[in-house]
Amino acid sequence: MAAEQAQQVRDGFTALYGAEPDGVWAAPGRVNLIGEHTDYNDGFVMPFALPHTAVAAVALRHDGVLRLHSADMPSDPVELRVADLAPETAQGWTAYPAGVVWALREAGHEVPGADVHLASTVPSGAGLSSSAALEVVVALALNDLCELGLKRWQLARLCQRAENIYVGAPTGIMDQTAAACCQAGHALFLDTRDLSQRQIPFDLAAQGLRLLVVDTQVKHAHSEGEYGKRRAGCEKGAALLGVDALRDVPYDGLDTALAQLGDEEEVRRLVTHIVTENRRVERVVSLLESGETRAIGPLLTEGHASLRDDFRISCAELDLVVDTALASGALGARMTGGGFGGSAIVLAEADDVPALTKAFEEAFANAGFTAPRVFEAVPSAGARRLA
Ligand code: GAF
Repeated sequence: MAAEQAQQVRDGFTALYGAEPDGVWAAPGRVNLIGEHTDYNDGFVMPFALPHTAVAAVALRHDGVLRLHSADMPSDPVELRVADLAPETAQGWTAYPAGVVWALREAGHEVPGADVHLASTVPSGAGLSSSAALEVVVALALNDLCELGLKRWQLARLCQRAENIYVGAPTGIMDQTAAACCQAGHALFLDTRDLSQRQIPFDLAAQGLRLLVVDTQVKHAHSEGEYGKRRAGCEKGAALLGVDALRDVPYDGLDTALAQLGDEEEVRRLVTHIVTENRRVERVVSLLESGETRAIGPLLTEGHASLRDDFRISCAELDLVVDTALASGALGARMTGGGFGGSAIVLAEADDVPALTKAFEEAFANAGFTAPRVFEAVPSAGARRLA
């Protein structure tokens, strides 16, 4: 599969630019198992990589020109000058790879120019981190070709900078780190304060379990205001509580913190989610490390309730997935990613998958919603060179 995708992208590059690429790289989309909106609060997250990837064929050029093309958006290559790249000037998908080149240059790393041809199997707007996959695949390719010697976490930071400043979306560091650092068969336990990480074995099939992704087909976009409002609300909470970030509010100090926030109802809800969510991540890690995978189900469901009721970023379609999953015997379910649409995840016994899939289809049809896309998520490899 990966070899086939690599060959297609290589052939696409050659047909487009009339020369062989210097190499082919891949970076995956991700599912976040638990730890939502905690990353810009210096908290804990736990994503794993999907088998779906963005693949890039890249060749360096030495005339300061950057040509970008995507097989998913047929049109002529977009041609830019590396020296002219400036925040919020690029259009559409090209902002992600162009932003990476800008961020590398800003950090003092010389990119002499490049031809890039991309193709991605990560569904876009589905909360599965298709944009971080685009960023990281280009960052990894240029890191190799320009012999920059940057570590994975450094590439993730540069990609986050591209997304925050060049694209203008105020996201945290989770998605880029997931794309850069995840390993097959594992979930990544990441402390977003210092980027320390632990690979947690997460082999569902061996335990007769499955994790389904249910893409509601409701598109979301982080640069639209609500994500930024939640982030600003969390920062206000930290300021009112006199801490650097909400990560610093301990779980057993939550009641005291809420009392201190008085009638700041909106902020109280945000703080409640972040503090309880960090706790849930730690509990999931400890259950997985002691082999009690089924027991994480209720924590996933609790996380959804917190995102729906306190953080208020769910939507009718996501809630319907979770309610239907639980009513049809799933072990746990929650929305994943930024929210306001996108995907939910469902932990289930392998034998229950056909009945669950049917239940989602029926529930969506009965509600008059667009049919969801359901697939199984197998924890897969992070970014890598394919050829
Ligand atoms: C999006 C953002 F890009 C991440 O940084 C993270 O905040 C996530 O939403 C919510 O957990 O994917």
